[in-house]
Amino acid sequence: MAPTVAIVGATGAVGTVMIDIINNRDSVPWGEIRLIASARSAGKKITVRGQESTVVELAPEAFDGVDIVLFDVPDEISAEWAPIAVERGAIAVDNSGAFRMDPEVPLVVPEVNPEKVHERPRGIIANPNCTTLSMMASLGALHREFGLKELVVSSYQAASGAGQEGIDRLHAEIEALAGKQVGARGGDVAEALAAAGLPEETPFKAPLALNVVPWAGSRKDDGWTSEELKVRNESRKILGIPELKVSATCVRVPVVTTHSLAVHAVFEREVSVAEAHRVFEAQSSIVLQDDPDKLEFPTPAAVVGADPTYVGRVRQALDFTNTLDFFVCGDNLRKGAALNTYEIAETLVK
Ligand code: 2RA
Repeated sequence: MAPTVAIVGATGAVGTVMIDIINNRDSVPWGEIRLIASARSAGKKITVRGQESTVVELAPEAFDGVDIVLFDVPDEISAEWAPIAVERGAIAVDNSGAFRMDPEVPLVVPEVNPEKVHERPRGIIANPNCTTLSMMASLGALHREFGLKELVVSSYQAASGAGQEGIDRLHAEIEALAGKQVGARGGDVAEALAAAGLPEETPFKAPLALNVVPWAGSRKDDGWTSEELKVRNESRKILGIPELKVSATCVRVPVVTTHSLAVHAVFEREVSVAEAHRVFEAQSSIVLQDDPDKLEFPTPAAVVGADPTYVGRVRQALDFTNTLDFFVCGDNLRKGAALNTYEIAETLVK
């Protein structure tokens, strides 16, 4: 019998993208596709693959008869409900940060470590943070060929990484500054936003329009942010290199959706731009856009809405041996969240 899949958080930002992905697949391996959400959204009707489906309320019984449950909800909801789904007989695939670093929970990117879906003592599989995920297809492919040793990355993270609140704030700031000749004097952007009545408190800690903000996530020890530590810890776990040297600086930029990263990757073996191109071209989830003569390179505004990761600006570092510098763009709501979670479920039933 075809397996039953359920989506918890079906009416949220990532859940909505998940349903869009399911609706646009050529075929799906599922019998029933059950939609689950909070009491507030229960009863809502959503069309999934041509059939109207009614959202059911999150409750233990909602998991009965379900084989795989995809969680697109905040950490605390996943932490509470994923174990309940497992108790009811399902495998939980979780898109939150609740279980990512649990040694008994695999952290999976299907192009990189698909075999890990079968090593899940707690019955839970975790989906990585979107910042890490955006570069994993490219790094996984390069690591297989050349052996990754060290990684230095700077992120350029979109406002939607901070949820709908982040998108709304960026749009409000852009609207408040439209037509204003600001940005030539320190502090005048913040003054214009205050004069337009925008609250000083923002999800980005500083104005994002006409600006970049070197802060994403929450404060951790020694000046690091949670996003920077996730890049380090999750990269090590996914790639299976516990000693990988990683240093990350995470920056928020005035882009609505699609995270970008500038990657400086050091390998054990000799690499070249031509060989890196060959590796990227062989990976179906990567689009290589790298022609300096034609000024071809990826940008987040062009990549948003796309499933693959886009890679460009590939260079052999001038002053470092066996080292590539490159730029990646990945839609943080698709491959960075809903798509990878869904692909984990597909991997489970393959
Ligand atoms: C962000 N990576 O961009 C986070 C979202 N999970 O804020």
